[in-house]
Amino acid sequence: MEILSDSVPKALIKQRLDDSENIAAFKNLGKVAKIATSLFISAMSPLPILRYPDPRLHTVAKPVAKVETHHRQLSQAMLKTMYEAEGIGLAATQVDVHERLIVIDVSENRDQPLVLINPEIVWASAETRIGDEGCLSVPGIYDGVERSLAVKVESLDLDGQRQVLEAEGMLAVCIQHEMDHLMGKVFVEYLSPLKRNRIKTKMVKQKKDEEREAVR
Ligand code: K1U
Ligand code: ZN
Repeated sequence: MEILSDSVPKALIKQRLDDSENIAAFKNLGKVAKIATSLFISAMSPLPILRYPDPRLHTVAKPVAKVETHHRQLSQAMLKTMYEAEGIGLAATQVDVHERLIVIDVSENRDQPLVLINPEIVWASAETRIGDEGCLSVPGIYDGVERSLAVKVESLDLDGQRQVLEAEGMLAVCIQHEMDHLMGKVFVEYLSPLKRNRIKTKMVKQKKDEEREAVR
């Protein structure tokens, strides 16, 4: 796996930590700055995640016309939400924001966040594999989905700079899963209608039970 970026790292520990620009170069920061940025993210509130079969999950996201401060704030809040939910990725669609922005961290130490804006798969391997997937919008459900083993993705970073990511393994799978969300597609749509309907029924019941529990 390799990440190539045209952007120059700007974030330094000296910079104001209330300035969300810092997250843009997270991957290029030194250890102290990474800790400081992590502390900043951990002070934020997580966002509510839409749950399947919420129809808003089927909204097709619009491209980001210009990367602005609110996108930097959104990506920080999404990272916080993803880390709290113990996910490895999150698409803006899942937090009811319909712009093409995803966050991912497949690292073991949860210290390598990626933010991809307007991601486009420019190459996908013909070789595929069926692997189990989960989804924060479909809690407790895991099933096999066929995905390309490797992908090359072009996107913008939080400085609005073009970046190219060559991914394989879990990162490649996660990118494809998150990009499906931006197209309004949830992984259960790859499953048979029978399985999908069972999952839908289970999710609706789960939500009702939770609502009943909440008013007790
Ligand atoms: O989009 C999402 O809801 C996040 C999703 C990403 C994903 C997981 C597995 C395969 C493809 C994409 C999750 O993170 S669900 C959480 C989860 O099941 C998981 C967490 C860590 C490793 C593997 C799965
Ligand atoms: Zn998902």
